Amino acid sequence: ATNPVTEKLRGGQPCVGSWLTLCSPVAAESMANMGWDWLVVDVQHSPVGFETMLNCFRAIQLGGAVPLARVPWNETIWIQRTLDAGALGLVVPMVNSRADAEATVSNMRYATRGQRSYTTSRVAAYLDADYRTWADDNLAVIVMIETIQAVEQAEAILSVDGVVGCFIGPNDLALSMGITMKETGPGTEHEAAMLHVLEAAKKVGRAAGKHCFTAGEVSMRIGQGFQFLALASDGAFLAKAAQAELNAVDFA
Ligand code: 3PY
Ligand code: MG
Repeated sequence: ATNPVTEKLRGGQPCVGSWLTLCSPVAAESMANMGWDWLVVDVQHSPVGFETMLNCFRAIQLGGAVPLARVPWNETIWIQRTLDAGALGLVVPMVNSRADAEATVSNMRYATRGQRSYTTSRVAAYLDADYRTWADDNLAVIVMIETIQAVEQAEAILSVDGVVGCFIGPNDLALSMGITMKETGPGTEHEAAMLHVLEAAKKVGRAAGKHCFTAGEVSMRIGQGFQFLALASDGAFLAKAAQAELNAVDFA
């Protein structure tokens, strides 16, 4: 088995996914067979529980997308439990230094390359007879660059062995720069910071990515060379479609 997300990112190709924030395996199921490369179960900013997360992974896999998760923080316990539950890659928040990135990779790899602890978890049972070796080489390790400190350290962070790519969090980046989202966009320092991350990633042969909120932005970012692109979320899609449909009702 290979991991299509890791392969595409290493091969310089774009891959597009979305975010799951509704804590619903049924919503995951309805998203999973649309053609997304991957879906991220957001454990950082949704109240999803571990068992629901696991059922979302099952639904995602059944639909043919790659199940990923965003862990709440760059910490051993979150990383190990989420991987054991079956995530085939992680988006890890607030990776601000080379040491932070080294810790991420170490928690995602077994000894002697890292410090991940082994169990005969469900993922080890179904995925591959040699899950240990498979995981070390094929998990999608995506570190979040979402502070101005991390932007400045982008090359040092991204060049850590085992890091597959980075994902920019535009909101937290703006917060760390002391600006609002109204002060972001073309021609701003915020935009320059993101393009600096893209350049650093290209220089060291890693993928860069970003959370986008429109299809137009995803297309534009692919054109710029970004690869790991998130488009909105299940919750955002639901709200947008529901509001548009309600607004279209003619009550006359
Ligand atoms: C941010 O914008 O900070 C994010 O984490 C988006 O996923
Ligand atoms: Mg963030």
